[in-house]
Amino acid sequence: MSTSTTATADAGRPRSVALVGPYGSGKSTLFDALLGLAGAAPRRGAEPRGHAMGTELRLGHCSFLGDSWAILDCPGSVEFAFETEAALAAVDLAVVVCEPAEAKALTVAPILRTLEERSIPHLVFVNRIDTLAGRVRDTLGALQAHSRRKLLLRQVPIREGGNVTGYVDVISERAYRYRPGQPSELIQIPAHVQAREREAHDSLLETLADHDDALLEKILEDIAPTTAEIFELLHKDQASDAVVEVLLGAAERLHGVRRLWKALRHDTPHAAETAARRGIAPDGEALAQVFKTVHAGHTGKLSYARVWRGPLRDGSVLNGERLGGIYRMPGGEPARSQDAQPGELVALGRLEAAATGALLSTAAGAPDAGDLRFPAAPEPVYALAITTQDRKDDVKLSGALQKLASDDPTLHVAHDPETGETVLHGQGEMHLQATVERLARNYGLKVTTARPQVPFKETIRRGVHQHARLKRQTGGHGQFADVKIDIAPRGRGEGFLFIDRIVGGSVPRQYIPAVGEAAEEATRKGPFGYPVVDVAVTLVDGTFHSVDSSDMAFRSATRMAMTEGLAKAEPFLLEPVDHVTLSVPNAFTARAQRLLSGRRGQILGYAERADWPGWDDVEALVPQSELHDLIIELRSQTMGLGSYRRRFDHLAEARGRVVAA
Ligand SMILES: Nc1nc2c(ncn2[C@@H]2O[C@H](COP(=O)(O)OP(=O)(O)O)[C@@H](O)[C@H]2O)c(=O)[nH]1
Ligand SMILES: [Mg+2]
Repeated sequence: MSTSTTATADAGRPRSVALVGPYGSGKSTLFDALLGLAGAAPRRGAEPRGHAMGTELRLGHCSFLGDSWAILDCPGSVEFAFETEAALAAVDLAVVVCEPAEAKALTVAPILRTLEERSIPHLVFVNRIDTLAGRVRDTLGALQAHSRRKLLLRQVPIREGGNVTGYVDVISERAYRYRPGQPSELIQIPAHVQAREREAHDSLLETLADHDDALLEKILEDIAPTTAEIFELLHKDQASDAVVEVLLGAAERLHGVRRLWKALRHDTPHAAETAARRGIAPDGEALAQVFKTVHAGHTGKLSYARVWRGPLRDGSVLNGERLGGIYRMPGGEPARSQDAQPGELVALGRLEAAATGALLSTAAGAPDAGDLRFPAAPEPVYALAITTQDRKDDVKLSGALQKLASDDPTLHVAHDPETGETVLHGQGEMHLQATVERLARNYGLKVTTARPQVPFKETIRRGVHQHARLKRQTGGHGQFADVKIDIAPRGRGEGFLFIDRIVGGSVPRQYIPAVGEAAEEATRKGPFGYPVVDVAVTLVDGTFHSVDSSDMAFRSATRMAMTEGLAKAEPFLLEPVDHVTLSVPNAFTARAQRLLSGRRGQILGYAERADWPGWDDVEALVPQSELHDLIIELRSQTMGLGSYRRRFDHLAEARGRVVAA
């Protein structure tokens, strides 16, 4: 089947594209421009808060030259990178938006890596071409260093007086001049770009010939392929993720946007091809996957989903819940529809039980869902303790947090049994701030946030012998117990130990368990108020009274002995130390090491990150109290690229500023 018949058969069928790339490259501007040219400009002021900050995914529907499209504007901020990962699970193609600057190519590397790993067809739109300072081929070269797929330059810029005024299309070999607010105008190829254009044209043909013997033969025989032939080969290679075409433009001025639309129309795989790539059989019960969950005022909960098999009909039962609305977003506003076709991205109403990532089906059991694995959420790197401003809201808070965590897989909620705090774990300050705002907006909950407490511990430096006697006369019979204990330090990590050395019944057998329990209980809060670890308590002697002694009396006496004894045993603080692995592009390795040493880190070494060429892992032991805002400093020093993982390693004596604090 030739490409042109596929295109005809699929004409009008819905396709979807995600705009991805670094923060500030112009994705949102391009989103507006694409929708604008398709006559569906998002209404100004209609956007919920957060878009300006690049923290929210936007979905827009439009139709261009008779085809229907869903476009996703993905957040650029690293804290919301998972929204992009999730969006990529839903679309037919990704447009990587970047800047024409060699120095910024590194910031494009992570997304290229993700796209390659997941075999998602993509093209590159070098935006802000009006700001081009160096040469496009240098930007391309720098990007190529981070792309395993061959990048194919589709346009050569025409520069006049330092400004980019148009481009030559490398396939058709026609030149165009940008015109403000109008389609570009066809012009003669300027003499000064001819050589460069030929070079780009030949290089494009060579790359295509790598995957096509017929083209290779033609080139060897010096026969020029037709433009139609080149387009068809490019479509095939692009749709199978063998090559990545590179287009140029300036979204803000609408330059190159119409050209991009045409490339999308020509080269975006159709829904059936994407379904085949994900191993989804075309026939069967309706199937959709949620890639994003929002709560919007009057529509309530909306689950953004891709329809993989369909049609999906409003009112049908998905995973046991009745679907309460299917919405498209022309101009960014929800418009209700009766059904949705395979390949569509739609918002589904009132599926209260559906979590982000969920597979939704009309099938009774587990649906046949091919290879629709949802990407795994990144590990949390930032945490805040939260408390309700009104204690009465505590129960409501835990319910709300549970829902938020099911909407947002990058958010974790944990109750810390040691500090008693409820702690939000997430991707950064903005992410947790957005969560707190959601608590207020969607659940009417006012909360206060604070830096989480570090779970300090205590232990003792020397052994002591302690004697305590309880003697109380209260009316009838009194209370009497007398214990002599040794409290001794143990090795780090050895925990608590109780030893009974009573001989000759100076403390009767039946009271000894009470002494052991009371001694252990007393370690829950030491002289500094933290749990005491790694001590041995030995009951060496005691006395009792045949009437007045009891479990309770021995407990009290032991508690007294422990309180006095621990205070005399030179107690000191222990702080938790984590094993931290910092991952950075190797240009930042030295900086990462300095960052860790500056936080009392003990560098263990660094090595090339496994399967990440050009990246290093730096390992260190770092006190937990130094980790709270590590991610903030790390990102600010590494163009937002650095990240880290941590796990508890050991407890160490807390010195210096921690003790003083
Ligand atoms: N000079 C120039 N600036 C642009 C262009 N496209 C976007 N911008 C500006 O770049 C900034 C970031 O754009 P935005 O679309 O928010 O980037 P995003 O973070 O990728 O969504 C904004 O100030 C835009 O006005 C362009 O083609 N040329
Ligand atoms: Mg944006």
